[in-house]
Amino acid sequence: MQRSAMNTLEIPEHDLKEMGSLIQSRVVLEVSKQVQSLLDSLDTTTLDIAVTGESGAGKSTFINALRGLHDGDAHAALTGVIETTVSPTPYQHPHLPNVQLWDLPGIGTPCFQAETYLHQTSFERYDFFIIVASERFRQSHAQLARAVKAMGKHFYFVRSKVDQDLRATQRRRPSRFQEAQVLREMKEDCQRQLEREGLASPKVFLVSSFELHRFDFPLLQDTLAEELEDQKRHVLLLSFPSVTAAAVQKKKNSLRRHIWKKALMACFVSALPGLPIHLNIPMLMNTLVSYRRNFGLDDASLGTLAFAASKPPSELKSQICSTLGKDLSENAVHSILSQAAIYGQMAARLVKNKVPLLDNLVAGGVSFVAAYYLLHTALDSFAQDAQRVLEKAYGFEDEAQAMLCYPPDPGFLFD
Ligand SMILES: Nc1nc2c(ncn2[C@@H]2O[C@H](COP(=O)(O)OP(=O)(O)OP(=O)(O)O)[C@@H](O)[C@H]2O)c(=O)[nH]1
Ligand SMILES: [Mg+2]
Repeated sequence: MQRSAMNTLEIPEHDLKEMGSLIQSRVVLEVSKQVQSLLDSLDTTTLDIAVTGESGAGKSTFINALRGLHDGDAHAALTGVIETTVSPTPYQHPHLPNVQLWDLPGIGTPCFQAETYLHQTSFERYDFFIIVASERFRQSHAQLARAVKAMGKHFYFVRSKVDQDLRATQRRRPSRFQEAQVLREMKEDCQRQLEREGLASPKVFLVSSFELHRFDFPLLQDTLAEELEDQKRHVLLLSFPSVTAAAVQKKKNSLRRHIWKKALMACFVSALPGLPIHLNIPMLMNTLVSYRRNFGLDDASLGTLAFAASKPPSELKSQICSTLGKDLSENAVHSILSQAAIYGQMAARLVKNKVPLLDNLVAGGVSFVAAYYLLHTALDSFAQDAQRVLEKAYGFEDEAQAMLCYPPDPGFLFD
């Protein structure tokens, strides 16, 4: 690690401010309780997403795709061409137990009553509704959207199976086929139909559950995130699969805001004077393992992506180049921490100036700085790995996405 590299790794001002305002006591137990409760409040934030629409519209397939599962997986929602969902069924997110996707029964039977349907499916428990249609949006969709709105909830329209429609259109008019134009027409047509049913400026997203990285899924994810409050936004960003470079970046930024809390907790447990870098390694390892999973770099997630992209898992895995991505071991972690502790004195002095009480709590602040940089560096490295894996899986569709990709991993800043 170069001294100059360490100088550039300043702890952001807003983190120091947040720490300063939280650390108002010299008593470790008191401060650690407060920090832990902030972290717990993230872990206990629930997100309940209702997915509804007509029978066969692709609700269950969409839910499987959001959970990073494909139809054949043991825990996947049942899908098929015969009606399969008859009562609200919750599907837990594979890594986030408080995130549930609810597969609601099909709407649109001749005697459909939106209010009754919403009461029967316990509408209060959902944070928002996704209304899926595979062909056209009808009166029942608009009726449901109005009832959802009247009950104070948000709704979003997903026009599903877009891949299938594109293929069919291409077959119909091969010489005049232009994908962008067909997509535009499809979206405008959906919006028109909904407006005709009395819904002003409806939000329609074109999606293929078999190719989430294409069409409007990234836009849907951004829209949902923007419209949720802070904690739920964080949970949504973590729970949705990152299928573009921009989504990886957003996930990283959201996780980064909580690094200081994780680093502080790892210091508290064993902050003994004279042993400034004696950190709680298992706690840090747990955080690193969860980061790796958040970015889809664990074997199970790589397997699902490989299946979706029709590539061998080994080809995707070969894109993981960072030290921690390749070897997430205690030895690798120790080596980064020791280097950071040697060169972290200056950053520790800065932290001490801004957060004077930290000194009492974590024996000089060096251990805190080391843990902070370990997590910070790991997040950067995993995000870069994830972007390379995605690029290998899908390639980038346009220049804008390619611009968001980092240059090859320069290795740890501490090397
Ligand atoms: N090509 C394509 N087919 C899809 C897509 N989404 C779903 N399907 C297919 O559409 C059929 C119905 O999908 P499901 O997910 O079971 O539909 P559903 O809305 O859950 O149906 P019910 O539970 O019966 O109400 C299945 O054969 C799926 O494979 C998609 O994005 N693209
Ligand atoms: Mg279903």
